[in-house]
Amino acid sequence: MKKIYVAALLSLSMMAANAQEPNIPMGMFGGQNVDVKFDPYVEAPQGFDKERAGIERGTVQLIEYQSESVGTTRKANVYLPPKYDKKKKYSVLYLLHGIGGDEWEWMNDGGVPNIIMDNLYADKKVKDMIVVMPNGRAAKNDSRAGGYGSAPAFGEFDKDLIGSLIPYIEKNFSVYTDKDHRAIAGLSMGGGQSLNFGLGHMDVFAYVGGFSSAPNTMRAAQLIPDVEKVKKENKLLWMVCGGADGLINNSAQLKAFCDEKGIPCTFIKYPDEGHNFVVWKYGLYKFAQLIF
Ligand code: FER
Repeated sequence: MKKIYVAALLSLSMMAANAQEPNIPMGMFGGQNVDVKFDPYVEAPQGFDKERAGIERGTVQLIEYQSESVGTTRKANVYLPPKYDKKKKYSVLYLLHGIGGDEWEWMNDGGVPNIIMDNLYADKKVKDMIVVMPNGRAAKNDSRAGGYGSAPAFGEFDKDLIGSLIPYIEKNFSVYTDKDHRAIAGLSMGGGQSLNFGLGHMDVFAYVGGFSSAPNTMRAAQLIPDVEKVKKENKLLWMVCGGADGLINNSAQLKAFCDEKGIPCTFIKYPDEGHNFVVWKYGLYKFAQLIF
């Protein structure tokens, strides 16, 4: 299903890229090889994504918030770690879905973010954080049926995220409210959003992750107009993509730019893997340990 989507949309987004020059999407680069030095792939341990007996578990709750930019009530899932304690303060990871998904994709389509996080907590491999999984399609009809036709709504999501969702989370959960305690990461379309919004709003997010980022990813020179600023303000720029994923050059072009400019940036090629949750679960597992 996803493969058909990708093939169909690749051609669509190429047209969009031409039409919108210089307004950025990476679609044009889909077939073009970008040479980069990958960072080492280190396998995740067996069982990192399997429910483990005898450990404490977090909870996932569906919240609703009023979106000013969209003008509707919107939903997000929120993972609270084991023994979430209102007397403590938590960092926040905003974790975004792909073009065929919604606020349930990570939970219901094989991402098991709650299990990955529970295991990381049990092993004391992560800082105290909650994980917010929003609906990244900022439209009145934000159902997953929107598919590729809803691509523009993904581009508008930063207004809703920064203007409405983040304030809601900060009002209703015991979390820090500064950029050094906020991270954004996502898969595919959500990976592109994370790179675009994370680097576009460095005053809001200090940690940025793109997993198999899609052609909505802006070109590096537009993502990073100010090299010194990103060196100073971004604390982590981290990407992974499957070695057999046709979208790999969306990430490679950013990695190549960063290497050329001396900007710290990690880019891991997951060997032989395609556009799927094997890569995205690995992304969450690794990225979560590096933030905050
Ligand atoms: C495209 C190919 C794939 C594209 C988006 C995707 C906007 C996203 C895939 C996903 O989120 O799974 O050309 O253009």
